[in-house]
Amino acid sequence: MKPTHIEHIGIAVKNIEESIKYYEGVLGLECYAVEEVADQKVKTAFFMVGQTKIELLESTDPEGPVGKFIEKKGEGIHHLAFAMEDVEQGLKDAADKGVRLIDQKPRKGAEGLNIGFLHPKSTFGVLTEFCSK
Ligand code: CMX
Repeated sequence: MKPTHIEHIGIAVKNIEESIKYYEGVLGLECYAVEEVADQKVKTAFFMVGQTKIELLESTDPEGPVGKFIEKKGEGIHHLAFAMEDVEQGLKDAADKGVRLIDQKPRKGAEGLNIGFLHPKSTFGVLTEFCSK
């Protein structure tokens, strides 16, 4: 299962409202959605750049994945998300090739997408997400 494009780049931030000001005020992008994903313990904000999105991630819980990431590494690029037709097949193909999965099966993420993560220890340090509509 081959990715069709980069669906989004996830960026961990401490304060989403302050970060939105930079993306809007300096880069001239428009924040078109702010959404809390309780399951992931994050608040998200989205900007469109061509066919790729920037997803800002503010943690709602210090023990959540983004809270722990910021504590350890500080703000910055958190994950890379590839769009593909079938996430379930993508996860299966990656597992068959020896990649360690975080999600064995797709689950629902922000914007109602089907998502699944590969472990950064298996992907050369880049937390990798597969997603599809
Ligand atoms: N990118 C690269 N490496 C990462 C990472 C990231 N985003 N997050 C954690 N790591 C590394 C840590 O640095 C650590 O490495 P060392 O052992 O060398 O220090 C290792 O992974 C383990 O990290 P940890 O802090 O102990 O955290 P956990 O093992 O508890 O969790 C992970 C790590 C990746 C399994 C977890 O963050 C996860 O399940 N992520 C997927 C879900 C997610 O990130 N959701 C937020 C976004 C949701 C959305 O887009 O809607």
